[in-house]
Order: sequence, then C-alpha cells, then structure tokens
Amino acid sequence: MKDDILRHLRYGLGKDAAHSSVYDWRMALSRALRDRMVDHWIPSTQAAYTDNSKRVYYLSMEFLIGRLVEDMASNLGLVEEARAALAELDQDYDVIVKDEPDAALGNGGLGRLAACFMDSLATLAIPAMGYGIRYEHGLFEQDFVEGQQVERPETWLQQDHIWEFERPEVQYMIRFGGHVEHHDGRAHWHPGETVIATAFDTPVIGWKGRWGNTLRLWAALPVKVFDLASFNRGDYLAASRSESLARTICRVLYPDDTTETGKELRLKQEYFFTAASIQDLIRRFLTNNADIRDLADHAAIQLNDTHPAIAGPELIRLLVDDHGMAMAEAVTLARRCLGYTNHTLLPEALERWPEWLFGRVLPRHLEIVREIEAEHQRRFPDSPKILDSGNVCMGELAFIMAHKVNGVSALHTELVKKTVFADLHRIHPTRIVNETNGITQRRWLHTCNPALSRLITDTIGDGWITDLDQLSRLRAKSGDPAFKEAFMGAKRVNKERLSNWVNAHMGIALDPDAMFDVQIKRIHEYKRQLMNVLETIALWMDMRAHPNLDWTPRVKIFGGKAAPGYHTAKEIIRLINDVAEVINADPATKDLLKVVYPPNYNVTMAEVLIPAADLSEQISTAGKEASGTGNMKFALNGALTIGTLDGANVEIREHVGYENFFLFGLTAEQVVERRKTPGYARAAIGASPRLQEVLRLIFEGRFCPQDPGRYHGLIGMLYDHDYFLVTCDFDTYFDTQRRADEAFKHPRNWAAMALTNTASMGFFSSDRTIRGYAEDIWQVSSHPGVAEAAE
Ligand code: AZC
Repeated sequence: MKDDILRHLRYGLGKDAAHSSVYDWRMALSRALRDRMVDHWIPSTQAAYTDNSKRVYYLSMEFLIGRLVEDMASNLGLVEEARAALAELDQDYDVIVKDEPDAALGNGGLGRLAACFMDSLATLAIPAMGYGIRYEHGLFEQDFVEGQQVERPETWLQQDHIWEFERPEVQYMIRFGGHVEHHDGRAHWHPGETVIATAFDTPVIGWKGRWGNTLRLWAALPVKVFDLASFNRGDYLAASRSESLARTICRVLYPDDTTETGKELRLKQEYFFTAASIQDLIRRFLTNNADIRDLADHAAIQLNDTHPAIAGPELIRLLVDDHGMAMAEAVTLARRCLGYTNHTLLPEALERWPEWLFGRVLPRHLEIVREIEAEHQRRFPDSPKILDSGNVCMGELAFIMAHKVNGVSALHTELVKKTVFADLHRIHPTRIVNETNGITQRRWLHTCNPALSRLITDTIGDGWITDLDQLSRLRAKSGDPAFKEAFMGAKRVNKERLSNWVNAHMGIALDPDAMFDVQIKRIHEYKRQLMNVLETIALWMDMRAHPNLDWTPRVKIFGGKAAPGYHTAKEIIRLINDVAEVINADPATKDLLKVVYPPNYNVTMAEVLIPAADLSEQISTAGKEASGTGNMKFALNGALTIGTLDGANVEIREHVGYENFFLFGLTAEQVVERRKTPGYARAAIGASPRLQEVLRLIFEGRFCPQDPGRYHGLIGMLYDHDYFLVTCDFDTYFDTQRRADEAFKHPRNWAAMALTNTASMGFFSSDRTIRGYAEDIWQVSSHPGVAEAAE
C-alpha cells in the first residue's frame, strides 16, 4: 500500500513526498484504493456478462453518496492497512479522509436511499447498475448570514473526482422537440435539438470486495462543439446554442425534494438521463441476446419516484419505432420490465407536466402516452386518467406502466392504497407492495461509529456487518453493567468528538454529559422543526422560572437546508438561529440549555451527529413522512426516538419495544379528523397556557428585538392555517420531552433502552430491503460472487 501510494504520488500527480499537500496525499491514497477496487470490479462485470445474468437498473435523479475514501477503504477491509501505510509516510489518515468533498448529488432521503441501495446490491452480489446524472453542481451549500439561509453553488467537480472512469466511447443521442411524421406504417421523429449523453462510471464495491457494480452517471456533450458558420456571420449566440443546451442540462441538481418545479429544464433533465439509460441497457442486452422480446428476463428497471417515469414511453418508443414491435406487445413488455417506487404522498410532489410543454419537448412520447392511456381506458373504463385537465400526470403514468408499485414503509404503503392511488389500486389490487426502507449498516454504524462498531464486534463477532439481525444477540446484554458502561462509553466518545467539532467550528462549548437531542433533515413544515423550536423556548422559560429544579441539561441540535424558494421553511431557520442566539447568551441557563444549528448539513455532518445523539427527533405530522431513514440511523446508533406514529417510526417502535420509544401525537387518522374541526388551532392554543406564552414571546420580538415584527406572519399562520397541527401536538410533545428528561436521569436504565434500540434494528438494514425488492419486484438472485477470482 505504501509503495502504491508513493507510486501514484509520483506518476499520477507528479509530486514527491516532501512537497505534497493533503490533497496530493488524498489523491494518491484514493488511486491506490481504486486500483484494488478495480480488481474486484472487472471480474464482477465480466461474470455478469458471461452468465448473461438478469440485472437491476436503478434509475434515480439523485445519488447522495457523500465522501467515498473511507467507504471504499472500509468495504475493501483496508482501513488499517491504509492508516499504517500513511503513518509510515508521516501522514494522518484521519486528516486525509476529511479533505474529500462531500458528493451531494441529491436532496435528502430519496437520494441517500439510492446510495444505501447501491451498497447493499453490491454486498449481496446482485448484478446491478445505478443510473443518474453527473451534475456539475450538487446541492447548494448553505450559509447563515444574520441567521438567514444563503445559498452558494456547490463545486465538487472543481477537483478531480478520482473514483470515476470516463467512458468517451459510450455515447447516445438524446433528442428533444421537433415534430413527428407518420408514414411507411411507422412514426418518424424529427427532433428540434439533440445532445449527446456520455457515461462516467464509478465502481461500487460490496463488503470484502466479493462483488462490484457500477454507478453510471450521464453528462451531456454538444453535438456540435461550435457552429463555425454562425460564428463567422457574427451570430455568436447561435454559434454556441448546442453547447449551451448541453451545459445547462447537467448543470445543477434541482434543490427541491418535495415540490414539483414545473420547469422545462427539469423535464429535459429527466428525459436526458432516462433515455440514455434505456438505450444503454438495451444495447447491453442485445450484445448477448438476439430477441428483444426476452428483455424482461434480463432487465429489471426500477424507477426511483416519478422522475424517471418517462422510461415507460421511451422504452415503448424504442421497441415500436426502432425494433418494429406492435404497440400492445411493447406496452406489455415494458410493463414487465418496470417497477415504480413512490416516496411521498404530498400532493405538491406528484409531478404533472402541462400537456403543451410535454408535447413540445417530447412530441413522440406524448403520442405514446395517449396510446397507453387509450389502451388502459379500453380495459378499465373507470380508470383515473394519465392525461388529466391538460396535464400529464407522471404518478398515474408510472403506476400504469409498472408491474409493481411500492411504498416505503408499512403505513405509507397503506396510505398509498387508500389515497393517491386508491382508484388504480382498486383496478390493480395486487400491484402495490410494501418495501420498508433500510440503511446500510456498513456506512451508518461500522464506518461512522468506530467506537460502537468495535464494541459490538468484540462482543458478538463481525457477522452483523453483513447480517444485521445478529445484533439481536446484544439484547441479552441489557442487564450486564459492564457492557452497558462500555456501550455508553462509546456514546461518550462520539459526544466528545461532536463537542470538539462544535467548539472548533461554532465557538459554542457543549457539555458531553447533557442530553444531545438532534433533529437533522430537510426543513419542511410537515417535519415540524417549528414545533421543536417552540418546545425549546418553553423549556427555556421553565428553566428560568424554576432555576432550582433538577433539570436534565440539554443540547438541542438542528441541521438541514430549506429549498431556496420555500419562504416559510426559511423563516423557521431564521427563528431557530434567533432563538439560539438568545438562549446561548443567557447566563441563567448556561449550564442547562444550548441550541446548536451548524450550517450546511450534509452526509458528512450526519456521520458525526448521528453517533453522538441521545435523542432522535422524528416528529412529523402523522401521515406525512413516507418512511424516514434518519430515524433508522439514530436508533441503530443507540439513540432513543421521540416521535409520532408516522412512516417507519411505527415499525421501529414495534421492533425496539414500546417502552424504549417516546411516542406522542395524533395518529394519521386523527390528523385527518382534526382538520375537519373548524378553528382547531385556536382551540389548541386556547387550551395551552404554555403555548400561548411561547407564541406571545415570539410575537413580541423577544428573539429579535431589533425587528420585533419579524415572525408575525409565522405566528399568524399557526393561529389560522396550522395545516401540520403543530399547535395540536405541542402539549403532548412537551410532556413527552419531560418524560425523556426523567429517563435520562437514570443512566443505567437509559443505557439498557439505548442498547435495546441498537440490538433491535436488524430489520432496518437495506440488505433486507434489497432482498425484498429482489424477490417481490425484480425476480433476481445473488451471484455466487468473484472474490476468489480477484485474489
Ligand atoms: C423521501 C421521503 O420524504 C422520506 O420519508 C423517505 O424516507 C425517503 O424519501 C426515502 O424513501 N422523499 C424524498 O426525498 N423526495 C421525494 C420527491 O419524495
């Protein structure tokens, strides 16, 4: 390893050890690791090819992969070797891995899920390919200026992205616009513009390198670099039109995970990567197979939300227009290939494109959508429409074109059946299935929490790394004082690591003995960070009023970004920051309460925050969070959850035991009922003197004396349009927090509850989730693996 690092330093980077920066060392280390990855990757790819295995194609607009050095070193079992090699070279492994930018090609849960799935697919040796977009700029970087979010462009590609291999030979024409002519019994699409999609491959190596898959991200190239004729005429704009379309398509990730953007560019992005992926997988199929009718036996295409839903019409277009298949047969074949995962019930997130826009960008696809619609209406005359009130409804399209549709937690799947897709579910009663989300324990425990990982492995061996159910063997330890002490010792190490980080980056001193209470996720009204900050204020007021009570010291930690156009979410961010400033400066509560909101929450920050948490905030309005996956990461790392009966919280509580979970709040059914009661928010506020006091304080400008009216709008909204029932759940949330305070005063009991959480999380491995998809949706199996071949 040491020799390899030095060799890469010299011949890859043109540096000698004496004059190398941290960046140089990181690049040399990464290349050394990459070489080893390739030795597992190429045999896997070859084996999948020679065996003509059925492959999974996971189409996703987002892959939130974060940093990769540690992940790769860890999956290859090379962390210690790398550390030792660098130490011999007088370099610190921990410093070097921290130099890597965080690849944020996603917004939140949906993108991170895709990354966890890639890890599990590789570990389970299921031949698979992830397909997405190689955005030039990932999710924006967040900064706080006077407490307000400001966004800066993210620039991860300014440095070499060492993990990827450019594939200039893999190129597809992606066409947009123009018109369609029908003659010779077939359709001829004459596009208005064309770009080239070109591939960049990143190997994804599973645990111990037994198998490797590929994440293939598409970048756009102009068909004509430059139109010299236009340029010479002096028409510079026209000269670079083709180039500018190509540049814009892969320029940025849309920074919004729940609202439909309605932008033509977004539709083009979706079509761009979907069309390239479908062409690519057909080409791969045809190199090994003669008859296109066998495609479904070799390709399982999973649509991660509706973003790639155009895959249905695109596949049909290729089958009919290029391969001469009859329309009805093409529809059936496409359906056998496709599965669709729904990730949200929020109506604003269900994509709909105005028909005129859709038809202008994709005229041939609009015709095909009409045919799909006609065929479906013929068979099911009372079916909901894909083309509805001048819109193309992508949810309906994805549903109708998929042989299986899945929700992401038990509750969510039931709600999908009862609400968004109730009518389609009646027509296709076996199509909807549940695949409760999961997380990869390799990243979200083994790598991010070395202290706990070591303790677990010392206690039960390392089988849990690929078989998380084995954690249940820790349950027997909940009465073992020495183990409990060691368990909380690991937590303590992580809390100190976080405290040091907060001190260094924010200048706030934290007491590692305080309860670390963490809410990290996108800022959204339904996730109710607002309720959390209101509770923080109420607690602070109580502490000030009764300074001599036996308070449990708390650190309230927030993290998360708001979509740049989401006004209310941005107000909530500002409120949290204003409240933090006042509370953190209050001498009366300085040993009891701190509020910390580090800017620019991302995967890397999550890896530090989650292992250090005592309490995990999962407090969404019931019925709104499809699943959540942060909730799983916290419980796995021994945090207790305070949460509502929403998403996967319901199943987490079943697994960890009701007594090890702080439950509160209205149920999804009660939420629906409560909304029908006129004036429910005013009634709830009226019944809660505590909430009235909190709201009064904010309204009077206690947290922004220079601008006392700042939150009048926000408070007014709580009185009159409290759609997410912050007011209704506030009191029971506050009381449940005090129960958590009480519990925290008994460290041995707390330790038993915390470790029972960890011990009960086996079910929430993404390995289990992927096995579910493989069996229920994809009909694929694990490959025997190639570890020997690589060694
Ligand atoms: C999220 C859901 O909000 C979250 O509950 C779920 O855990 C996650 O997907 C993974 O399934 N959804 C998104 O990030 N984005 C969209 C468009 O739903």
